[in-house]
Amino acid sequence: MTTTELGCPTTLKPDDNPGGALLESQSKFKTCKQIGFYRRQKLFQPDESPYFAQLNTLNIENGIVTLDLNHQETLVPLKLKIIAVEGNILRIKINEESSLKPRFEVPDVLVKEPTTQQFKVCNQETSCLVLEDPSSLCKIHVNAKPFSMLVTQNDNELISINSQGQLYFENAVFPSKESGLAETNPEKKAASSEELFGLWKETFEDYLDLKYPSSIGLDFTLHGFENMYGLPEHADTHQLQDTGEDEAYRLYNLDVFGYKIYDKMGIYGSVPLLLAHKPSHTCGIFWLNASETLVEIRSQAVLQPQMHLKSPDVKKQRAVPKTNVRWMSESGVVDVFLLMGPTPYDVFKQYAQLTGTQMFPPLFTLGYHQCRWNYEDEADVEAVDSGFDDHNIPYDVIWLDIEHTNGKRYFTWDQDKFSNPVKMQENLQEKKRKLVVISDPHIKVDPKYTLYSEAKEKGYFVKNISGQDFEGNCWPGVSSYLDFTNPDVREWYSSQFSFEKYKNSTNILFIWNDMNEPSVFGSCEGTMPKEAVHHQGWNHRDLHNLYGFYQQMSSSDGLIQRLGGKERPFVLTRSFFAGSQRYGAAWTGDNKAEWEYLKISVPMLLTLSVTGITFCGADVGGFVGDPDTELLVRWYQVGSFQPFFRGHAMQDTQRREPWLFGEDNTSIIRRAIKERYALLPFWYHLFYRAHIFAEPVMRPLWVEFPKYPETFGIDEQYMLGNALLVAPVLDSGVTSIDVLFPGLGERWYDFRNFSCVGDSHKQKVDVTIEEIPVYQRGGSIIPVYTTIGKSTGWMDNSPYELHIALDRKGTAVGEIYIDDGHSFQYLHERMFSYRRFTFKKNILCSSTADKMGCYPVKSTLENVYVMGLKNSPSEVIVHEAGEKKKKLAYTYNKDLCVLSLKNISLGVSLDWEIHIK
Ligand code: MIG
Repeated sequence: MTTTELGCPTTLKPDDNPGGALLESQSKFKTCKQIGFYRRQKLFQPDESPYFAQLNTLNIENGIVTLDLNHQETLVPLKLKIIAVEGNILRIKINEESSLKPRFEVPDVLVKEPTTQQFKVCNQETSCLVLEDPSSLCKIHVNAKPFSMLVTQNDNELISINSQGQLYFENAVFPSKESGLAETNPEKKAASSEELFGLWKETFEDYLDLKYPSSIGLDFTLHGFENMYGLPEHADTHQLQDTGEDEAYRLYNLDVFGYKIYDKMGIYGSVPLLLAHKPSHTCGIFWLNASETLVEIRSQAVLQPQMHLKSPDVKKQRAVPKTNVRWMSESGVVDVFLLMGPTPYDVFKQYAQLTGTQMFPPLFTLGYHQCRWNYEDEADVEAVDSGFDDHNIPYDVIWLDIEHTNGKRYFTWDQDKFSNPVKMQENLQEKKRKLVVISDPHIKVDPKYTLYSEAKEKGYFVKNISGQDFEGNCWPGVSSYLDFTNPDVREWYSSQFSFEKYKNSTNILFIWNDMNEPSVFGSCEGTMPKEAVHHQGWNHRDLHNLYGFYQQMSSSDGLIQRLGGKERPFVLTRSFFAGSQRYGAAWTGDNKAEWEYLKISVPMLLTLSVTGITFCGADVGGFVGDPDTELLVRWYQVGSFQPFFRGHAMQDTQRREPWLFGEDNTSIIRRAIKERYALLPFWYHLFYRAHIFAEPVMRPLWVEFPKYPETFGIDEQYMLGNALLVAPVLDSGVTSIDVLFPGLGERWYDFRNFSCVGDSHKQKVDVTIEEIPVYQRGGSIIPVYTTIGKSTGWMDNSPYELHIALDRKGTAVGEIYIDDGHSFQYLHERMFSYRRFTFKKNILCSSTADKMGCYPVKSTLENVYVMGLKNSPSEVIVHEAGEKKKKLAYTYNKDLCVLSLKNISLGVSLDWEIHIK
């Protein structure tokens, strides 16, 4: 280890950052082959599963089917549970019948205990059992010997389980057959096998890990599926690849500074959800396990004889794809949910039914965020803040990184640099802007620091094996780590955000949780040792991937509580797990200021988006290093069309506020940010739908065009909602890009000049540095602000306009969602207005999308643009409820086929119709 890892350097260059020195080799992090349980499971390659199901032990209680699974040689029996969950979900649990050492079952991730449906046992022979879920037409065929299961829907084979025989369960009594270590006494084992298998003891570099054998695994075969997605977080393509025989996607939350791209190593967060897609079906596998997990994906084409052909002609056999997915976890139990779809949106809903939807964020968080490590002092904050005004660039939030604190003691302020934080916040508040400050999970060991001494006294830190508070190195120097897995610790931590406790914080201050993998300098893989001990005696190994999830949960609760449950919180987290969407936003950590990192931000965010974490973003400009001007400009343009939009830069990089690159570039960046603000009504409505209906905001093309294989592997384009097609420019110096206009018979319009670019096809599109191509899909209506203020706070009453893009049938539909933008009144008092606009037969109709909403909207609808209207109207008439019919002035551009209505001043939340004659 280097000295920088142990110390707490105040100035770091990219090259001497803790992870930085190892950037190229990545040797600080394990490869699969350096992971004991992976080696052990890979050695286990049975011809058939050693497990058999004892069908005579079948029991059904409260709809839960249980069966004993026995192993041919070892004595430890397993209990299989099969549960039909409401909404076309199957849950399969496998655990030891009784165990020497209890196994961790992931708490708090599921929003509730899922509602069980009754199975019908429709066939019980001695060798096979068939269970039917009458509500979904799913059948589970349980094969006794060797044990395997097949899930069918409408009698189509969908998923096989353990058909490769890789069900694997280690325990302290009979670790595993293949290891030849069926030995109760750890002392007796040969040192060499110990090294090889790492059952009780494992080393990596100089680090030693002592443990019990506890690894588990199971295989799944997806019949007819070859397109796999999900499993964040990896800096890799959106579509998952065949991992080959000796690689796997790793899910293990780690602080990987300047991570390598196109790599399957684990980085900051993990969501163990895999989506499988084919044109006729989408389904998902959610593996609820928070320990280190490896997922192997092998695709295979199986030749299937065509039964109807008379002579078996090999050439005419049809190649049917299938994919084998092998999940391997270091500890815990098998608890897996099969999300049966059948559409991508069904899978999103099924997953959300289990883990919750995206928290509905306050409106300001969808504006632009300005961050840097660090804005040095109050004068710096003020200068940057007014820089935005001087250059007429809107922004909503300025961020303070770790240097704002007194010696990296979170919840405090550096008294010299931030001597009057309240005044600073008041100034920001006057500008209707917000502040986000960082709060990390490591707490400086310093008896004079109240947060530390209180937590120490209450026993709120994670412990080491000897039962003392675990101490590791991080920014403050020697630190202990709050045990967020303990509900008392979470409650106590939440209470630290109260205005009394958090000195000099005000209601415009929001939170950023960083380093919560957790990051521990100079420790194995830069994280907490797996032997560390948490609440109720669980080892860190069992719940590692949950640590950041819990910190964000607790921070988010704290922000809610400090204002008595009235205001929506905002917490950005670096580390996450399944369900983290309920607590705020996540970002992709320490990327680099290089074109390749801009490019990979798209697939990384798409993968997060389809696994529930829809409020996500990448550091605009790239965190590590200095972007050249073109890259910075392009990054703003792309970032403005991604959900979480924040510029950020590492310490000691050159300043890069948007106005530092000459007026030409300032004006391009200004334009990108302003476009973002103009589109906020559209973004806000997408987030509302994400919150209510579990639809991702940023969508891969395959989700919107699931029947078109040409969309399945697209990393360079995406949709926002179902309406906007974004085709970002991701390379330097290009004058054109290839754009796929997906689907069949779709119509697409240029987002900015409203011209029709035609139907679905591929096309080379010219680009300039001024903007990235964006298209509106025929059939959609999007709401846009007509005026843009200094921040969202200045835009409360900004009028709206509608951009109506007609499809080939001359119809379109869209929505707008409006509320106060910050409180929970939309939820508790129904203070919202949710409206639908439909265009059909030349009539634009405004109606309610949810009758329950009762928010009095003040702003008006001023302008309407109809794209793709074939003929010039003879007149345009508006019908308002209880008003006389009125003629509206209009203009019609016959080259573009665009009708424009201006200054029509209609109530945006009222019922009316506009007839185009
Ligand atoms: O190891 O707080 O990813 O956004 O600026 C560096 C300082 C610690 C890592 C975060 C980055 C943040 C930085 N942090």
